[in-house]
Amino acid sequence: MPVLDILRYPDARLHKIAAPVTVFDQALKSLVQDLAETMYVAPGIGLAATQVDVHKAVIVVDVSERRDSLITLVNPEIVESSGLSDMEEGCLSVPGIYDTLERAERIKVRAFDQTGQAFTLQAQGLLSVCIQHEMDHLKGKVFVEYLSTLKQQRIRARLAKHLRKSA
Ligand code: K2U
Ligand code: ZN
Repeated sequence: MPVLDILRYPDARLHKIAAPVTVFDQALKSLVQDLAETMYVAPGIGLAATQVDVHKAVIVVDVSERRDSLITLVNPEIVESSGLSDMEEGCLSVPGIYDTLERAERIKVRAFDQTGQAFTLQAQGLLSVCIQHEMDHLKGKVFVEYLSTLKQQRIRARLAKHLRKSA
């Protein structure tokens, strides 16, 4: 179960659209294991396959305190949403950058687990935000792209400077 490399913004591969999963096989189970391992090591509370340069509609999340409640969502779709909430977000692909975004407060998600079993999930709070954040990744969207142009310019400059320093 290797820990995978996480793509760093503004890598163009983060903007690729994930394809729906059609085969629920051992390879998918291995991908889920690797995603989960990578998320726990990062550490993060969510991770999308897009972030490890695998362009399939698979995300893992675990918002539990004890880090022992993994949720795997394959081909997720939001079927209901309500309310609005503001929450500070970060992203493993944009290290060191945090900002507040407004998202739906409650969502109802329909997805499949890694065996191909369909399920629905009602989420609110941090779980709701995390799932929306990860589903954005599957659509090729990174959370900083909701911010103002000026903020995005500053973030790109800061990341580029950090990259030059570490080169
Ligand atoms: O990069 C990712 O997609 C993992 C995200 C998931 C996440 C983002 C915003 C809000 C909730 C979850 C995070 O980097 S995981 C680290 C983290 C945890 C809580 C709050 C902010 C960042
Ligand atoms: Zn992210």
